[in-house]
Amino acid sequence: MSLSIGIIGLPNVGKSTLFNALTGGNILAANYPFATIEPNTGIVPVPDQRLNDLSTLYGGAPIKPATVTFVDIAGLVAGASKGEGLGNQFLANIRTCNALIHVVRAFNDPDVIHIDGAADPARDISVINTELVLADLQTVENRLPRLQKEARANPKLAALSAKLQQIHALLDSGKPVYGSGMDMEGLEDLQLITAKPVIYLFNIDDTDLANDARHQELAALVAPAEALFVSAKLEAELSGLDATDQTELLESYGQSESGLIQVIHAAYRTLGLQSYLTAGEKEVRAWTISQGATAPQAAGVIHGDFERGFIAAEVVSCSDLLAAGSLAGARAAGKVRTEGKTYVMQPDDVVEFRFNVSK
Ligand SMILES: Nc1nc2c(ncn2[C@@H]2O[C@H](COP(=O)(O)OP(=O)(O)OP(=O)(O)O)[C@@H](O)[C@H]2O)c(=O)[nH]1
Ligand SMILES: [Mg+2]
Repeated sequence: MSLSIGIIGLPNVGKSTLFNALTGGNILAANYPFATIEPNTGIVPVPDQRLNDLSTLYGGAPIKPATVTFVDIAGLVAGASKGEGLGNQFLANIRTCNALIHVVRAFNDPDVIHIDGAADPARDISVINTELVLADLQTVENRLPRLQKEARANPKLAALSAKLQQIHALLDSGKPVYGSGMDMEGLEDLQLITAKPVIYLFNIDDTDLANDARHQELAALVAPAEALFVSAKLEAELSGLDATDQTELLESYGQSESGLIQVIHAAYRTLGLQSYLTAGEKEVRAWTISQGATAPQAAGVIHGDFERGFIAAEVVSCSDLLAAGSLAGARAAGKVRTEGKTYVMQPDDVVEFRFNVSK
């Protein structure tokens, strides 16, 4: 399972600045609307100190971190569904993403042009959300008549057709699919944008990073969705520094985590994901699974055969393994457990699966 996140928002709000900072990339971020035309894609390792510690324990074993793919696209404007700005065709580039980061301008800088004169977070958010709903409406209106026709010939499709009609009504009333209680089962291939979970990222002045009152005021605009407060400008400065200098600079703004970590944690939370680890001399590696996944399901992320032929999982918590200094030490201390098919994976698990491929 590889996590991918699409970055959306109005033009000139800091999407590409953020993308560059997150991915360590060097694409054009410029002070004019529509600086981005072609989509930019960047793959980022998920920082995880446990992998470094395990690598040391296993004699410098190579690290294979989990990854997140970020996709930076052009800015959307009001009327994009009717061709305003660059239109909305480029939304196709985020259709396969698992989640969206909606960047909202909340910084003050008279030198940075705002497409509608001045930043107004509430209005700006609703402009984008309206365009996403309209884009989905176009997708649904393309499909609905065909599905209705097919359903008349094949009664098995009646339920699906009725469901798409309900989704159409929902979108037509201006509401996104995500959070509506509607699911997309059977209609996944439509890849509706508004069916994806959205995390709002308010691009704020660095002087507002510790301003709780400001955060609350902005978070209230999007609740119950998750809101993050990041200064893309500060993130850009951070990305050029080594780890120690990064921590110092962040601390000087009262921050304990970089924007990248905040974004990744928020995405994992929103999507209900967690990781587990495998470790040995050959490699130490993080794997991404759904929260609540059982041991065989977790094994299946490595290889389908591991799930089908699952026998047992040898599990030790990473902190116990590191404290013991070796797997043998952890075993001697009684910290290594053998778990069966119904075991629910925990986020700090280091696992070795036993399986039988001939099954
Ligand atoms: N003051 C300030 N300026 C910023 C911040 N983030 C971005 N900018 C500036 O805003 C301008 C636009 O940034 P981009 O990252 O290119 O914006 P974008 O959203 O990708 O814009 P499009 O690609 O045109 O849709 C640039 O001049 C950035 O330097 C910020 O946090 N503070
Ligand atoms: Mg851009």
